[in-house]
Amino acid sequence: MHVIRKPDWSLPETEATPPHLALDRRAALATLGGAMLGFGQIGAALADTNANANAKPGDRISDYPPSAARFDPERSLTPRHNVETYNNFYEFGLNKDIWRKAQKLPTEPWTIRIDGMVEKPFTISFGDLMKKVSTETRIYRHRCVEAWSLVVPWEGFPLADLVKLAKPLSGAKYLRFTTLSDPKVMPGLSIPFFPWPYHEGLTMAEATNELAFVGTGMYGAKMPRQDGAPIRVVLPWKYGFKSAKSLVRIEFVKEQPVTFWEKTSPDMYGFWANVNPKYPTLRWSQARERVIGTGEVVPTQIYNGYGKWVAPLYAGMKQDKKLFM
Ligand SMILES: Nc1nc2c(c(=O)[nH]1)N[C@H]1C(S)=C(S)[C@@H](COP(=O)(O)O)O[C@H]1N2
Ligand SMILES: [Mo]
Repeated sequence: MHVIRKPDWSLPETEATPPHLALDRRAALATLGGAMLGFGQIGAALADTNANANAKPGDRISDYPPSAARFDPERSLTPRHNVETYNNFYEFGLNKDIWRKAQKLPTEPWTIRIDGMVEKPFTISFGDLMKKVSTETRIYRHRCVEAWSLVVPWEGFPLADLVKLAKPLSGAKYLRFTTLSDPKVMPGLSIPFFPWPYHEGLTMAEATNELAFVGTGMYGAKMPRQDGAPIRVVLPWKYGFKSAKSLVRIEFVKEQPVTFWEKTSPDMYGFWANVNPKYPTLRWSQARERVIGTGEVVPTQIYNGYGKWVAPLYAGMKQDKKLFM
């Protein structure tokens, strides 16, 4: 039997985790009409309050070298179990509980295409790329626009190192990221209104900021499929949707790319998507966030607490809502 649960947007805001689609009527109706994915339990981990009770090795900041936390995440790590079972990866469905479905993601062989405005476009295997970079651990907060957050010890390398390998031409002003799109294993690709494949973008200055990171693992292990194996972007000062998973292509372009979410819901999501508690996303507030694992609700900080590193990127820009949506 196919059960459609009560859609999230019928709950009062205080009880709900607003999903990215909650307020896009067109999208919501199309989904309910099609109902092929069902509407799983959006916000399933709402009451996951005891998850810290049995912390395991790798679950504490002290399990990592001090260099891993040099960007000052302040909070405790989210238990690995939560990070691996509470995911957004719309290619596999609209609910949070897609980690099982995502196990079908084929990660070998895996290649990444680097093209657009670069000296010489090339395709590189994930394995060869890993030989050209040195990896490190970074403990970062992750803030989803749905008002929940995680603290994750990522493994990977600076995005600036990848930009250097790509040898962009001087006319290149932006990066455009594309996720794998494989209808054989990704049921979400049949949702008609989404402009697949998932694609995102950054300015060159953002991509070469020292916080911008390429994730290839977490908790000392390789990246789980549901978290964007084998390679994804990690941008801790922006809402989570900017951090595209399972990358197959990075293009260097002259014009600001129009992103997946801008196409889907231009009144809700923009290109910049810098975290700011002051600007709500249509109906719902961004002032606070629910910490996955403890269930605690804490105030959200501008740039997710990383203003010291990234505020200068936006110093010359108008500090209005556009910069934070
Ligand atoms: N390809 C792809 N990348 C994606 C998404 C997605 O649906 N597809 N969701 C984004 C959103 S909304 C968030 S919050 C993070 C979630 O990453 P996590 O599941 O590893 O915590 O991935 C981002 N990257
Ligand atoms: Mo998100």
